[in-house]
Formats: sequence, structure tokens, C-alpha cells
Amino acid sequence: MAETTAPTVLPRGFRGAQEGWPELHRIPRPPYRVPLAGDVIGSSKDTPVQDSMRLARRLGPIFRRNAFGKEFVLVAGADLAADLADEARFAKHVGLGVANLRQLAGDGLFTAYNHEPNWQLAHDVLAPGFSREAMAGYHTMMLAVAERLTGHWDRAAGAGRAVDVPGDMTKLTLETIARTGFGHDFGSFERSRPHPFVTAMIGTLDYAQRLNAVPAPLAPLLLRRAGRRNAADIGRLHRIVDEVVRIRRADGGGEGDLLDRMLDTAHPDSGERLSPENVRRQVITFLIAGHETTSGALSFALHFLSLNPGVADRARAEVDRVWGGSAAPGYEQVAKLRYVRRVLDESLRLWPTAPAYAREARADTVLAGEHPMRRGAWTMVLTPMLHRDPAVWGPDPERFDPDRFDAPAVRSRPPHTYKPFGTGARACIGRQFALHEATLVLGLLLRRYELRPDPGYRLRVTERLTLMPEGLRLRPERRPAPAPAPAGPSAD
Ligand code: MNH
Repeated sequence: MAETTAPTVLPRGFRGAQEGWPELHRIPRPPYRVPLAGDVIGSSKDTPVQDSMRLARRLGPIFRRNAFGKEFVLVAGADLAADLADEARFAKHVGLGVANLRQLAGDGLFTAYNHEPNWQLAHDVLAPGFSREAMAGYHTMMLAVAERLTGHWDRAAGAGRAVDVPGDMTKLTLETIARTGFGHDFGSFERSRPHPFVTAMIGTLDYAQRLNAVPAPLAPLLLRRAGRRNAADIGRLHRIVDEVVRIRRADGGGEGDLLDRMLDTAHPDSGERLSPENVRRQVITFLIAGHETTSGALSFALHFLSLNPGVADRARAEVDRVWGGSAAPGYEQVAKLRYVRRVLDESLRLWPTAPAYAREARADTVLAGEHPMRRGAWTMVLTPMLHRDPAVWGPDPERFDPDRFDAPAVRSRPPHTYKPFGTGARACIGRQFALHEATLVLGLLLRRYELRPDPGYRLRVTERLTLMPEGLRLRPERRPAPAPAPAGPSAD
């Protein structure tokens, strides 16, 4: 079948692989292609990642897909992903889903093109907000938000009710980033329905994903209603963040949190500050990036804990041993939960909640010595398949096993085989924040509850650029409080 040609109107940031990959024909593709529509057989607009995972299983470590003449290359194998991690030859590519978010977040930190000056400016101004000292400062607020969650779960446990795990984790992580980063309280736990910020955010993430499933030139036509709803969602998000900023300005400053950095902090060298327009983009970026993926990570981890009682017992024993009966574990006591952290690492291996990242060639190069790429050509790393490459993870990569992350096992693996937070200069700035928050919360929940699965639940993963275990419910049961910590130095 003849290759379809690229449409003449491309969304910004999209370059078809037809131009950038001179030996594209050597890269496997699905056997059945529909003229114009492309590889639509057996694929759904709602599950692009899981469809790509199926294709990877059939086609191997590198393959291509075509939708409406948009041809792109996906990488699922560890050797190829390791080569793409070479920052001298490759950089972040803002394409597909990420490019579709530029309507919302423009040159905010996540969606900025590498060449946009506001990336480096915002990166340098905001990075100290993720230093160790800054993180230690967030800890008490994180604990306070977690107590709202346990209050809610205590009531459910008392009534023998199941809890809505993704819904509750979203309340928790949104409140956490809003309070620590912006001194703002969205009142999520007092609401019976999600905060309008969350509803509008889900709308825009979903729309950004759907934009990939229609031919670009026809998007305004085919998605007219959805496009109008998306514009309304963006307007709603803008109004919410403008209010957060207005309150801060009226208060005359906060206590040196992320928002203070965005508003008042000059670049250490150039003295430059973020413009009001850019501040708005950063606030939206951090409120979304700062909670949606952490919520998914916690939800998947709780799912796996509920299905693996042996793992849960071991993790719980660690929490009891390290934290004892201390009502409020200190900052330092969180990083000591080594096994709980491995549970999280292993959950993010199987279901990395930001499931792909794109890389582009800085100059003409040959990927892994085999696939020539022209300058600007790009590919997507399909993280869930990178994390299942049997050459790295062994013959049974689907098995949930936190011991894959004990120190000797990690040392025995080649570098660049585990990438839930992306790679290089544009990797996640909030990684330590997310890991601290999630480890703390898992520790608190394990210590307080047994997590009973809903016997009828089968994992279904929803996609809205990010991944989430759809409809996951658990039945928390209070367990007796552990004995107070023994006096004197502990064995840990
Ligand atoms: Mn986060 C970039 C995953 C938590 C803020 N994040 C990325 C990337 C991945 C990612 C992958 C790289 C994307 C790309 O290459 O296109 N992030 C995660 C995951 C979690 C997460 C799996 C939780 C688990 N992220 C957080 C938190 C914050 C945050 C928490 C903020 C408090 N992330 C960002 C920002 C970027 C980013 C900002 C963009 C960084 C840059 O480009 O400089």
C-alpha cells in the first residue's frame, strides 16, 4: 500500500516522520492500513497508549503508527531508549499531546520549546523551590493534608464503606500542591464533587488527547462542540489561577513558596523576572503537573498493595519499625521507608502515569547505529513498554515485585532503563516532591488501614494524556495503632 502523504496543515510542533527518517521503510508498522485514516483498525481514540502497547508487543522495540497521514515512530526497547537519553544528540521534543497543551500553558515550563527563553528563566527561578530545604519546609503541610484524607477514610472505615481511590488521591494531591506551592486551599475535602479546577483540567487533558485522533485540518470542524467546551475549560482555569494570584498580591506576599518565586524572584544572573502572562502559565502548569500524575501513582500503588497482601504486610512492618507510634513522622523519617518507596517505584514501572516522552535529534544522527534521523526528526518513548523490556526486566515483566528496586538489583541494570520522570534537562522538576509526598501518604495509609480490594474489580486504565486506574475502590479497615517507638537509638 502506498504511504499516505503528510497533510499540508500541520499542528505546530508536528513534523511527520516521512521527512525526518530517511529509512522509515525499515521500521515495522501494523499490517492493515486504511487509506487516509491510517492505522485505525483495533485502535481507539480513548486508549492511544494501551493500543500502542499492543502494537509494541507485536512489532517490537521500534515501530511506527500512522493516523490521518501523520506518521510517527515509537520506541519501546531499552537499547533505543538509552541512546535517546544522550543529551548531546537528542533533546525533548514538544509534540503530539504536549504540543496540544500549548493552548493552555504556552511557554510554561512543561510545554515550552527548548529554544524559548522563558524555559531557562523559569527553570532557574523555580528550581530552588524543589531543593532539600524547600522540601523539608513542605513536609508539615503535606502531613496536614494527609490528615484530611485519613479523617475521610476513618469515616468510610467506620461505616464499612468503600472509598473512591482516584477521586480521593486527586483531592489529596491537588490540596498538597495548592497549599505548599501557592498557599491556597481549594477545600477539596469539604466538597462532595471535584473542584471545578479538576473538572476543567480533565476536560482540557482529554481534549488535548482527542486532538491527536482527528486529522489536524479537520479538527475545528469535527471537534467543534468539544473545542467550544475546551475554550470554556481554559477560561475557567485562567479565572481560577488569576484568583489565586490576586489573593497573593492582596496579601502582599507569602512565605517564599513557588508562587512567591514566580511573582517576585529575579533570575540570579540576569535579574530578569517572569512576565504576568508567563506567571499565569506557570501557575496552571504547576497546579496540573503537580497533582494529576502523583494522584495516579498513589492510586496504582494502592491497587497493587491491595492485590499483594504479602507486599503490603512487609511495607506495613517497615512503617511500624521506622515510624513506631510517632503521631507525625518527621521529614527525615520518610526517606527511611525504603521498601514503601520500592512499592512506588514498581507501580510507576508498570504504570508510569506520564506514559510517554518525545525526543528529537539535535543534528543528523543514527539512532542506536541503525536508524538514520535528520535534524529535528523525533520519536516517542513508550515508557510502559520500556519498563517491560524482557532484556532488562526478565521473562516475567508483568509481575509486580518491589524487590526489582532493591539496591543490588538497581545496580545490576544498565542506566536509562527506568524513566517514569522523563530524561535529561527537561526531566521532571517535581520528582522529589512527588516521591516524598507519595511515600509519606502510603506510609500513613499502610500504618492506619488494611486495604481490602473490591473482589469484582478488574484493572481498567483510563487515559487522558496521563494514566489512572478507572473506578478503583478499596475498603479501608482500621488496624490497631502500633506500639509507641522504643526509646533510644533504633536499629535503622
Ligand atoms: Mn512531572 C516534567 C512525570 C510529578 C512538574 N514530569 C515531567 C516529565 C515526566 C513527568 C515524564 C517529562 C515530560 C517530557 O519529557 O515531555 N511528574 C511525572 C510523574 C510525577 C510527576 C510520573 C508523579 C509521580 N511533576 C510532578 C510534580 C510536579 C511536576 C509533583 C510539580 C510540583 N513535571 C513538572 C514540570 C515538568 C515536568 C514543571 C517540566 C519540566 C521541564 O521541562 O523543565
